[in-house]
Amino acid sequence: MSKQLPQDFVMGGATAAYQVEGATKEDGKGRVLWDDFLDKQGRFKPDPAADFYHRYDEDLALAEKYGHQVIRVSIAWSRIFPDGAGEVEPRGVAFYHKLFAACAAHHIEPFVTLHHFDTPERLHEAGDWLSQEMLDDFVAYAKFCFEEFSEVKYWITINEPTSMAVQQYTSGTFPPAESGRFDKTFQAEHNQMVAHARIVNLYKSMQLGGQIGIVHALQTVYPYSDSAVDHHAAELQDALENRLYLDGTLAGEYHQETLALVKEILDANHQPMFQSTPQEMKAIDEAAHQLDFVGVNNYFSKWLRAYHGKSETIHNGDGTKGSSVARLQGVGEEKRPDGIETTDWDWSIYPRGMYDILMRIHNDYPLVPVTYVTENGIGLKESLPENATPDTVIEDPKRIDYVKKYLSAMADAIHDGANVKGYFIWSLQDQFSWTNGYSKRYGLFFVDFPTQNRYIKQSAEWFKSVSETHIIPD
Ligand code: BGP
Repeated sequence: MSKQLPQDFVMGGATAAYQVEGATKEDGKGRVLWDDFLDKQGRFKPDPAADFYHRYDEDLALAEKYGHQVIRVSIAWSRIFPDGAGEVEPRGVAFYHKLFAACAAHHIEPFVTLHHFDTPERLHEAGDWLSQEMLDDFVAYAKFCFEEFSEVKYWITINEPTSMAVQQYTSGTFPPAESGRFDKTFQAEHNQMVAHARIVNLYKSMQLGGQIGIVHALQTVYPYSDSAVDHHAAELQDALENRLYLDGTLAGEYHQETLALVKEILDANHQPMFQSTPQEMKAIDEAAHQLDFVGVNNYFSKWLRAYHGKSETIHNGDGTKGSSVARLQGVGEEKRPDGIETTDWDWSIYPRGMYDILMRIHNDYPLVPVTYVTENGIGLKESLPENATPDTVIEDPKRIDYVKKYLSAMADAIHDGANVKGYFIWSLQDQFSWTNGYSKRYGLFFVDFPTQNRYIKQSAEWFKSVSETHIIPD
């Protein structure tokens, strides 16, 4: 049966500066943690990405034509402050004013993220989210943006603090690529929450009239079997990736049960508990009471079973199905039940996980006024037909099927009380993926990277009909 979305529900595409802009050496942009890291890996480069730095108007025109009301963009901190702090780069400031003006001209409301995985290089070397200097400079950069970009009405402090911390220090897939350091992971998680809280409190004190939120990666965790040990493994994984954040940013305190799970993981790894001060906890509490919205990024779910060995992570970096391994000492092992479909990168396709996470926020975190789905989508291997003309429409039935199922699960959550006000597909146009490069495409619009020509995908037409009619067809 087709499902109806609320009339004020908004839809659009998501992007992140480093993944779309390209032009990493242009107009005085400073270096970030990825520049050297990707160079040394030698697998793919951040340029030209989708060349959004030069083609934003073309992409916004497409977004408008295909029925979008909103877009997620991020500001590259290092375009504004090339060194992370100090000297301002006026060409970077001018670029974002032009981008926001183009959004307005195309009747698209930007939701603007301040940090989307792109820490300036100097601050990364100083310890990234583990350093107080990073926190202070981030707050100063946020304040500058609030004063400068008064045209922005929706701000997001940090994109996916959990992915950043876990991939930097637990699985080692993000620079500085350390593994098994749960102590650093939890400290970085806590520090990001402190930075987020300081910025929310600052923004509210400035009374600028806009809204501010945070975006979390929330992959729902289920036990692999009914056994008590598998249930416990799922709880531990959930504490590591979801619960500490949900508590800190949405309840304003870490619940005792959450802290006990965190401590259990750290004890099993002979690592110390993270440090926090009463002053930080006060800021965290204040921010949770003032937060305007939370963004949920949900792509897949996880199933956990008990595991007692050493940590081992094998990341599926090239789309070879079944090649990933995730086992964490003191947590558990990921193991999907039979029959759960996956993408080529081993991400499970499980719309029920979307419903469950939205309902969990609704039921367990009553302070949250509004929720947006700020990322959801499917990475596919897609190519341009040899005889393509500018009018060629790329067929992507798998994407339509995926989005339809997830939107439908989201509509069920809305029906059951979750206050979800919008949906952003990852991604607006094809862009580069942090750990999978250019072969994993998510866009509604196909980007032929060598020529930078755009082509429409069928999913863009389908998306338009949903965003205009508010009806999710069968
Ligand atoms: C989210 C990030 C995005 C994007 C997306 C897809 O975690 O916020 O930046 O990359 O995931 O992930 P991937 O590129 O690894 O497939």
